[in-house]
Amino acid sequence: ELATIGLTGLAVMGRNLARNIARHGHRIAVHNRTTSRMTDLIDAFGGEAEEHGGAFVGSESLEDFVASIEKPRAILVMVKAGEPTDAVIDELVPLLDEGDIVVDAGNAHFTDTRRRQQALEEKGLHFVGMGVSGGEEGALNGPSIMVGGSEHAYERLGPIMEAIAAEVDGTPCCTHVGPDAAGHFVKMVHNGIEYADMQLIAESFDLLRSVGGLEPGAVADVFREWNEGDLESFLIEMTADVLSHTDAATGQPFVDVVEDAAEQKGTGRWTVQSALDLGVPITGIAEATFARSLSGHTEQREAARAVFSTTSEADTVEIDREAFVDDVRAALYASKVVAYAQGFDQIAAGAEENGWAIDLGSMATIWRGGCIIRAQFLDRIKEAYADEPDLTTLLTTPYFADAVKDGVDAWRRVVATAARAGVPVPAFASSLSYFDGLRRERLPAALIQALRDNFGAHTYRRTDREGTFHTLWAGDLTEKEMS
Ligand code: NBP
Repeated sequence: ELATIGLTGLAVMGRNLARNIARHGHRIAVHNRTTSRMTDLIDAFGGEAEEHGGAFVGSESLEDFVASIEKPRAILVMVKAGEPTDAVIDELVPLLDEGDIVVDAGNAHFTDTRRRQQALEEKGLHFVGMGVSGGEEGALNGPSIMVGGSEHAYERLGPIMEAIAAEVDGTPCCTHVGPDAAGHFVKMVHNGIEYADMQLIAESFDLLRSVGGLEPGAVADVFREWNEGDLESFLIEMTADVLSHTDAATGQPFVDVVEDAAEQKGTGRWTVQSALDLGVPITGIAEATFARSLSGHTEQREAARAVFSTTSEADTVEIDREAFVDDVRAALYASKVVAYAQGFDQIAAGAEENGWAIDLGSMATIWRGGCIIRAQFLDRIKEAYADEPDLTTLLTTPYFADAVKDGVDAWRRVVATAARAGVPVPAFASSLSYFDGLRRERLPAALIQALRDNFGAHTYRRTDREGTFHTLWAGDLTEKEMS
């Protein structure tokens, strides 16, 4: 009996995804370069699969693996992103038949996905770039799945992926995002938003501790309380758990024994690079990415600590603790609204640039469950796009506009207090500046245009009449209309 689907690459993600698929009653063909991962999976979870009416069909060779799947074949590739993915695709392709579907479920860069899609299309194969969010736990119990590729491929693949995805209010957290690399593009921005979310949470913690004088355990209680309100989300809940954890070896708060250098695998950087190309100001994600870089520059940090005083100015800042905690909550929420508004702007710009017609409301819908950024808040984004599919910015929709208006005074107080206390809040501060930038009547961009015209004859437009102008700065200062 042939398998309905196949999966090669059985490390943490692939193994759990395979178990999830088998638990949904499918016969799934499984393969891994190092055979022991495949046999270990079957030994450990073959019984579990059978209990659910599913089964694993294991193969040592890629040939046998391919032959064990029903046509048109749908084959998930869940290996390390980059060269390993190309290596596996190159090995697979000669073994496939026209109409088969190769699915890259890893974290590929969307430009790699586009390249692979074009190459496979020329060979009569379908290629699907599929973003899977939710880490190990999500892969096993229901991830959020962002599927790119053709409609045809989605017809074959979609029902299985929708069944194994997380579900919120009866709606699966899986959708056909759009053609070619749309799924991986959206997954990339999702990860960028995750960077911003985590940075904002980290800044809140730093403020509550350094300025608010709360120990990690007490900050955990604050986060637990916040999780009851409109900030309710997976990451806020997890923050409370992490902050209340005590290190067994030292008896210290766990957060204090972890080295303060944040690493990154690259999706935040990719998001920022893409935003620069698209000309979309995603300041929240960019600051979050740079904050991780800064944390890793240990030599520079050491040099700076040696020259500048490390005594915190925080002690000199007087606050009313209860009011400050409320202010930080409001600042966190407003900054989060900005980070998401920017992320959705980037998806809209990417969709337009690539001709993808992505339904933004659906992205909020499928992020409500399974993924790392799952949050109550996404319901509001979904509703905003349902009310107005082509909206200019999330920031001005009634719900978010009210949230920002209600929080803006607190936001300013928090950023000002942080500056006085010497506590770095790059994401809070840049989000506030972004908001002020958008709402300002006149921006100093006028001066920048004037300077550009002066040194480079780059021309300018006027506020009082149509046309493009250049001033003869080195001459008699007369203005010439250029067109
Ligand atoms: P890894 O990213 O650690 O990759 C390990 C897998 O790649 C193993 O199955 C390994 O086979 C296989 N592999 C490599 Br490396 N080179 C290969 C080659 N040349 N030919 C064939 N197979 C090769 O696994 P992971 O952490 O499970 O992640 C899988 C994918 O999912 C990645 O793209 C990752 O970015 C993405 N992702 C991960 C998470 C997460 O939370 N970890 C979340 C979302 C997405 P071997 O066993 O023979 O060495």
